[in-house]
Amino acid sequence: MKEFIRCIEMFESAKEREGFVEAGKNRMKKTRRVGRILRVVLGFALAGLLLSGAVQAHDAPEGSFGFSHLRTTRVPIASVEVVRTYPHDPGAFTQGLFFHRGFFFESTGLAGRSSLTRRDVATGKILDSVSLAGEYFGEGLVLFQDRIYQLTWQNETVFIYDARTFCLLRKLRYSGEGWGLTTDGRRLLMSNGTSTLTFRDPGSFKILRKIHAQDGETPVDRLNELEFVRGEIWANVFTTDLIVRISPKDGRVKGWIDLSVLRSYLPAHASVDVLNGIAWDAGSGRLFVTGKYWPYVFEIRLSGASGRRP
Ligand SMILES: [Ca+2]
Repeated sequence: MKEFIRCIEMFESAKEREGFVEAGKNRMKKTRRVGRILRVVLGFALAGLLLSGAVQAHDAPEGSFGFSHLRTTRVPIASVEVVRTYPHDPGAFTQGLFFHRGFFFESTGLAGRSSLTRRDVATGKILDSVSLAGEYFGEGLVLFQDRIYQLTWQNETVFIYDARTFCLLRKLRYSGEGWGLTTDGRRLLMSNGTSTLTFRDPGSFKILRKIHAQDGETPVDRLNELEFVRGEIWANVFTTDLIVRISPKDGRVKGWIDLSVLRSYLPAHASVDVLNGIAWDAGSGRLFVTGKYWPYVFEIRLSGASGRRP
């Protein structure tokens, strides 16, 4: 489904480009007919159009890929600064990340390549790992009371491991897709690619309640990897360089974080994929982010959060 969504976006983007080219051709024909005076008029009009576009491009953060929420939101939009970079496996199709006692725990996806790993923060070296059976596509993960829960995308199965030994303890079933997973300390919180987040019982994985992420009157869908940070649910918004901050009480959006500046740290080649991985070190207040095939985990801090509006 994720690849399908991406294909739709690429198709729509191509259509927009075609439309622009077609409009350009029509303008040329018209210009020849009406002569030099009209060309001057059209020139002014085009300049105005380009200027308008430039202003919009400046207002809408890079990497938002046409994501319209930032143009209408009334909640703060933070930028980020890089504190430090750490190595990250550029072959890791990252689907979930958390920090615990000096280590990164990471879930990777893709059928036949999915894994759970414990990694050294400074070197990125794998210290423990479990490979999922070939039919499973790994997704979000979370630590809850010395157990690691790892979602699968469309296998409707959550794996539960002993966090110390990585031994598989249980498998539980759920209905629908699994994307991101975190915890508020009492319940597990899960995303499924829509605007809906489910609170689940850690023992049975049954749904206890649901909330729907909403910025003003607008639902915020494509919620992906999750992290619980200072009483808020933070979620990567799939295919964007944005994290949305959500109230666990009612799903209300409390703020946005624009991480597009991180792209300037990343290699330009096409294999670097989407932002997807948030880890919070509550003990020292450190925030880490990474992405699929990203060569770095970034330790970041928020900046410019005081009331900036689009
Ligand atoms: Ca996380």
